[in-house]
Amino acid sequence: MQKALRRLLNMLATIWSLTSIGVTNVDAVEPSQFGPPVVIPVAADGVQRATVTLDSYSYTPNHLIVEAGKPVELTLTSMTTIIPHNFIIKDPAGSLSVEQDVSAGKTVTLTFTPTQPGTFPIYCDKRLWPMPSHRDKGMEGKLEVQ
Ligand SMILES: [Cu+2]
Repeated sequence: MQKALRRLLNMLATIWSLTSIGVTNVDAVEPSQFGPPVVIPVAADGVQRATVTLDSYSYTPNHLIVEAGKPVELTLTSMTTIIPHNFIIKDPAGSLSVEQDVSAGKTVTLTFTPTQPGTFPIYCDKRLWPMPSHRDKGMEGKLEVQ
């Protein structure tokens, strides 16, 4: 009787540990959640202006929509007290390459003009070795150029 009970407990422990591992893995590979798309308005002077808040580890908003061929001016505001972040947009095909450091608690302005329509990744590549990069922790977004 006791033997059967022990076997049952062992089985439950095994199932529990397998389930926990499974949940952990799902969390690790789950893609970042992108918020609602934000269409950046074109001001009277033709500049597309928006403010993006940087925190550990997120951009808000993180899904920006702009028009090609018109300058984009982003005000990047860091909410952190210690951790530095950056704001990178890279078109793998080379039409757009932007990188701006944002120190803890600072606000900086970034200006660029996207030329090619497409959807390009936004991310922070800072990392405190051997921890995962901020991008891996969910600090990413996307720029949609229309
Ligand atoms: Cu970062």
